[in-house]
Amino acid sequence: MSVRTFEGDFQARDARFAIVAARFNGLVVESLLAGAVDTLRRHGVEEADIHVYKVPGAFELPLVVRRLAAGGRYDAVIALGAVIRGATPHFDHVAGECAKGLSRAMLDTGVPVAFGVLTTDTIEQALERAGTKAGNKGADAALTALEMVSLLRRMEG
Ligand code: INI
Repeated sequence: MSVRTFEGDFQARDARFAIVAARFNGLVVESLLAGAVDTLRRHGVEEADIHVYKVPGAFELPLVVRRLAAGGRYDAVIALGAVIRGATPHFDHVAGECAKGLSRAMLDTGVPVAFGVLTTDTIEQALERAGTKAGNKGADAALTALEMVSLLRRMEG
């Protein structure tokens, strides 16, 4: 008996990607951005097919991500940000609305949205996930985008 399995193979070198990055906690987010671009490049995506958009903070990510996803120009959108509990009394609102809005943007448009938004208690935890000892969440989000683009293509093709 053989079971048919459909999965992405991360091959999407001809795809176009938008990356939306928050300026808030820019030290962390710039490292996420570098990780995301590096991962796309190493999977064969041309720099000309990677566009970066900047927004003030994580709360603004969903609007711009949704606009780009709905525009038909990109195969996937990667959202990058860092919401750090110690830095804000309204952590739960910023992080919660950001996650909800990004999820809605993906489901409303049918375009994959990769969630590369760190939500941590401390700046140290954020830095650990931005290219130091706990990997790079921006690179992970780029891999997710590549996997989802290739999976959706298989499902459609
Ligand atoms: N935005 C972030 O991306 N991360 C944060 O940690 C953060 N804090 O600490 O408040 C943050 N706030 C700004 C928010 O995203 C909006 O830009 C702002 O409220 C204006 O709408």
